[in-house]
Amino acid sequence: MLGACVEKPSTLERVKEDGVLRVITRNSPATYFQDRNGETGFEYELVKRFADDLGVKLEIETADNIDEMFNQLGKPSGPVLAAAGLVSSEKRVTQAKFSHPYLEVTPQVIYRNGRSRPTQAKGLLGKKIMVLKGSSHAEQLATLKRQFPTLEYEESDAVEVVDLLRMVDEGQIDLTLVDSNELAMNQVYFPNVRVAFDLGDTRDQRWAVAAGEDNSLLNEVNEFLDKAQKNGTLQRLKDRYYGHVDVLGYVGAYTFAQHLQQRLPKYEKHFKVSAKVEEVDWRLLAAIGYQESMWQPEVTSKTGVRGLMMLTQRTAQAMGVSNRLDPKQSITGGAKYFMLVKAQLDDSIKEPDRTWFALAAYNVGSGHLEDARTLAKREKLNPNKWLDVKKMLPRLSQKQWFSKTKYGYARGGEPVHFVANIRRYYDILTWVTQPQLEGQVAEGNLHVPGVNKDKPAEQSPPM
Ligand code: BLG
Repeated sequence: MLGACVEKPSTLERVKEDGVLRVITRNSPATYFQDRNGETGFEYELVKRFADDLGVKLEIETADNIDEMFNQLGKPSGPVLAAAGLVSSEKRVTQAKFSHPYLEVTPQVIYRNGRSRPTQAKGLLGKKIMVLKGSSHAEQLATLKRQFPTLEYEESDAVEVVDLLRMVDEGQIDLTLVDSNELAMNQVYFPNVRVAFDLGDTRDQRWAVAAGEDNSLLNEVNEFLDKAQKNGTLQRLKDRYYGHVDVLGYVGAYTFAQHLQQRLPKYEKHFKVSAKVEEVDWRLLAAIGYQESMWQPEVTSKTGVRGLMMLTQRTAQAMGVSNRLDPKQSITGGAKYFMLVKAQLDDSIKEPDRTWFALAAYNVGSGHLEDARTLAKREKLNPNKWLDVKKMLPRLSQKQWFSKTKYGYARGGEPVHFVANIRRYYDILTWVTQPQLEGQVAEGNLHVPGVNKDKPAEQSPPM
């Protein structure tokens, strides 16, 4: 019989049928951007896992501002999900349905160190303030303006969070408002940026589907987010993207920012030249250099190891370095040594672990690293996985363990910190130097990611 009514497929069924999850986000370091391995970012990584769970491909679209994002989301042929550090608000619930929360953030007023610091809402009066157009922070200021009619602020759709922070850092505006996670991530780029005070309560970031959609996709999203909470995925992502301040501390974070501006430009060229010769990412060499000496060519450790890349006398000699305090020689020798110990590693150790093993060997020596791998085998752990071997390294300083190894005692805790710190610096340096900007900018001119929206990134080979 004709006219039998075929039920319209649900949003989830449509996504599965198409084999594609279309997600809209913003291009910014806290959401989605290009790095050395291609697409990345907190939101990207989370939403990619969701697409993988659904067994579909992920297609990312970016909107220039938040209003546009909600507009796109509402279109019949538009993306089905927004993942962009959004918080629900009275206005927004008319445009979209929000998921369970995945990240707690606090809106913070940001000022420049050395300038007068407001400590409460009233302190915003008479200041030059800029926020993102359509942002929840703009909504907060609109609400405040009812209480303080003389409050003035500008909403801009031509900027991203990083631009706002830079404008505060450089003194072009007095204040801005950003979420705590965005500051935590960006503090390492802006030495003068500080929190004035928290404006209002902690809020939850959520994903969103269009208000007109059925709940099928949203339910699936909620299940996924709950699972990611339980199995530690969310915590790992938070640590990776927003953990800089936890690891470096606030002082460490803005000290790094300062050194990035003041010290790295002096040595960037040497890192790049050596990187080319040795065929390694220059930012990894720079990260080693920061861990070793905070980019200071004349340091000497308690153990007599010296220079920007901290070469022992023996290593220096073997690498043909005649003056360890000469930064150029130190970097050349360090890079060469790093690649040498890497090449000597067992073929069964694959990337990216191979890089972490090579760093450990650089610091503690290949012999001791081999001992730690042997200990791992004895414990039925995987000697080719950094996660496993790093558990064994500290044992090299305990007699019950090192007495049964070939090379004996070593300060095995040191390479574990060494590798962890370098990975953190390497990540930061990667975000600071977008691959698509390389070669197009003047030497020493570092860029903060997320601001170059149009050009697709060149994919640098995975390490
Ligand atoms: C490394 C050497 C390795 C050597 C190990 O020591 O120095 N690396 C370099 O010279 C680049 O060659 O391995 S071995 O030749 O197989 O024995 C072990 O001796 C340097 C390390 C030592 C460390 N920094 C590079 O990471 C250091 O200075 N530690 C002391 C710090 S402090 O004085 O306690 O603050």
